[in-house]
Amino acid sequence: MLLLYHNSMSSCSQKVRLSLAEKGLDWDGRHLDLRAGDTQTVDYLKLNPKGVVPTLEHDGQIIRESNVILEYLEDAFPTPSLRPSDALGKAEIRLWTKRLDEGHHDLATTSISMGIAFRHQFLARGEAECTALIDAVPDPVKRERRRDLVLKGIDAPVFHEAVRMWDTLVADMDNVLQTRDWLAGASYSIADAAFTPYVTRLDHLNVLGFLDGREALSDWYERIQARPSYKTAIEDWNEEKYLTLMSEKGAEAWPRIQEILAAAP
Ligand SMILES: N[C@@H](CCC(=O)N[C@@H](CS)C(=O)NCC(=O)O)C(=O)O
Repeated sequence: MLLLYHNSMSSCSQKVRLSLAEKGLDWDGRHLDLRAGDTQTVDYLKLNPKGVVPTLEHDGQIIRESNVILEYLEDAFPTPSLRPSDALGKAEIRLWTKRLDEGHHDLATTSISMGIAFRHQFLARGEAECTALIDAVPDPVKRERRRDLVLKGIDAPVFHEAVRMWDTLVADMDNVLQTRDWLAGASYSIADAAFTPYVTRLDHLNVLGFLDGREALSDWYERIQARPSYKTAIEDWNEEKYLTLMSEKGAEAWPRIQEILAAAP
């Protein structure tokens, strides 16, 4: 049996749900509310000591880390395959997902989401509760980064760094997609599932202007959204209150983001 501990709009959960949908696998879920501290409970920290989603349980075995879970699902359920059979295609997948693990997720995505939108959910709770939620983040680097983003928003220095990282990422994706239909080759793969939530995040934050002039990437995103898995794994889990907050705050932030991009070396 597959049991997924996940969250509706978390990008790392979205990518695992995409793989489950693409593979047509049945699964049970435990939905965790990230703003209610559900990932910081003693019981959950035993499953996932970093206090993050997703965590997959398969026949009693625990698998953590979204990109590892994608590889695991591929190995455990190889049909239909989401991994090219050639060595180069496999290497391409690892290079893409490595990039998420080496900073694009923790730094660029968390910063842009928190700095624009989610900080308002923290601030709305009042100083004491907001501080307690931040203090509960187990990783000290992520904890202080979150504090900075919640308190300073788009004026936090890390926010500027995040904007530049996003710009580089979308340029690199566009360049590759000018040469082939999918990120790791001629077929949809783990790499496409892994990156779908990130472009979706730009969309939800109303800053899809990052894709302006990047026709190959825009076309990829349209093809991704037309796949049945996009509805099952992403759209069906969207929460209106989050979408509204992200879209409104993103529209406010976009002119500032354009200034940051214009000032980039
Ligand atoms: N490297 C981890 C990152 C997981 C992660 O950061 N998950 C976020 C949601 S996308 C989370 O649970 N954050 C907890 C929080 O916001 O308190 C993975 O790929 O699974």
